Amino acid sequence: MNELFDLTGKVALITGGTHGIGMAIGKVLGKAGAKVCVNDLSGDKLDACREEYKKEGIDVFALKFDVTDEADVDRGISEIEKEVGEVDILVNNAGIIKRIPILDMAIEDYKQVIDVDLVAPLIVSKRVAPKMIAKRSGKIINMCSMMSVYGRNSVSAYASAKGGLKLLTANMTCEWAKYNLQINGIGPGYIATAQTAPIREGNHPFNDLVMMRTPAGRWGEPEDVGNAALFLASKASDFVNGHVLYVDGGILANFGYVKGENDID
Ligand code: NAP
Ligand code: GCO
Repeated sequence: MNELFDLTGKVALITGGTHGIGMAIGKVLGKAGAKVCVNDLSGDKLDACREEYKKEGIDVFALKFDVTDEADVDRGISEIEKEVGEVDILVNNAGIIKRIPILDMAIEDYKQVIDVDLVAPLIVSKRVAPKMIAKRSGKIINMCSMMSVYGRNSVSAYASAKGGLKLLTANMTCEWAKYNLQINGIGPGYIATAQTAPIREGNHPFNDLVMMRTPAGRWGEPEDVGNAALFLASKASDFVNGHVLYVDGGILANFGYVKGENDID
């Protein structure tokens, strides 16, 4: 059974993996034996992230490159190929969100979110897929969202990107599955990270909405998403393709919940 989830000898790149959900994914893939590579944009968390991974016995290869810049992606991936090896598992995790009502949002803001959350997964995948295809083996995991299927007030750019990423995942599958690449998405629900801190911390009213919409009755933890990524990165998912695995505590199954309704003491 362990062999199904054994990633020994595999090189995994998690974009944006220096903290948050990406780091949780990196840690679980590292514990499964993968050689873990992570990047971020600012580069200011690389030393701290190396220390964090080391606590789990993982010698992470951490570098800085901008996933929206084709030349910088090529430089970063070339460095990974030289220092660690060709990428076997790609997790397109890097992402941003801007919470701005449509009428107040500058087009530049919209384009920036689309660039990071939708175009960048294409850029990075185009850089690594040819070698996966040549080897007839590879795993690509695109980080989608509840907003791959729902809209929400003030997140139009993010939802446009994540909705598009769901269908980009499907199209990568149509073109690359025949070469034994498995390309899937993960759709996290509401997860406690820096990205959601503005709508979670300080007794924010958004917590009531998350509790009403999440049957599990809690915010998700980055580790909840990491565990799902292990499945999609391993042999266990070799016939799963073009699928978005929602890690959402039941949000997509639920219209809503009235506090105290049919609760069992
Ligand atoms: P986060 O804490 O904001 O981390 C995002 C990461 O992406 C950071 O490491 C950031 O690097 C990196 N990044 C952003 N732009 C980049 C660029 N141009 N080039 C390289 N790296 C870049 O986010 P998170 O909450 O962990 O979310 C991770 C992913 O899950 C995102 O795609 C997000 O949309 C998705 N997601 C999150 C939730 C949630 O509830 N948290 C739910 C569903 C989906 P810097 O730190 O250097 O900026
Ligand atoms: C928001 C949140 C969400 C989560 C996630 C939900 O403002 O609604 O940030 O977008 O990040 O994407 O799946």
